[in-house]
Amino acid sequence: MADRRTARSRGKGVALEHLPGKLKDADQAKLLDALRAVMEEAPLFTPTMPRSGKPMSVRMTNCGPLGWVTDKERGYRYQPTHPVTGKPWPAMPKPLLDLWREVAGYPADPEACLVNYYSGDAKMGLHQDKDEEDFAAPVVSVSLGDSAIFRVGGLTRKDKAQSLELKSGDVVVLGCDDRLAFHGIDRILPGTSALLPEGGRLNLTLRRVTKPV
Ligand code: MD6
Ligand code: FE
Repeated sequence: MADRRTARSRGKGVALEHLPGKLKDADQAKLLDALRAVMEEAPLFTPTMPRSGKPMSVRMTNCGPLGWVTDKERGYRYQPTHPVTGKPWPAMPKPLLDLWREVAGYPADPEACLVNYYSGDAKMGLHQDKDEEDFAAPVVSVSLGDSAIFRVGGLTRKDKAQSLELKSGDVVVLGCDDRLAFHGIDRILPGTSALLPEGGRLNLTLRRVTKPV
């Protein structure tokens, strides 16, 4: 099973699934158009770390009913409005809902799509995604633009990690036993994709935040 998809399993179910080239060039271009509209309505902002107020190197925005934000005063959280404009987040583009329904294996739709933009020198420190109520839902990620070195380890920071190169159009599903695995982006590989004329990388992460009733 080394060709189209690679999965690792540490218990029951597929925990981390990498689907290389899941989105074809035309699908990537369509999705990018929809994201340009999202970023027009909900501009990228610079998030800051809880307590220290240190700026992150990525810029971010969201679409869907909820969005993930962070700042010095109030820390990591989900909220229904953009922290700068105060407006509700734009709707989640249909292709993202369709992708979730196809790959998430979860009976309810995602509520948040976090959009992270990485310029050539941005990175994302090792972290867990754990601000959601329902860890039964996976996090589904989509990469667009320049490739990135994604590192994923275990349930503690010290666990051995593996590195994966994520290319434009790749999808990663982090679920089951790996839902709370530490992961991050070590670096971007500038000039590896022509999708974004400005260069850099967009990463979308689709999340279910609340437990469905
Ligand atoms: C990124 N990804 O690819 C950062 N989180 O830029 C994530 O933080 C991530 O890829 C949860 C699940 C999948 C991911
Ligand atoms: Fe994450």
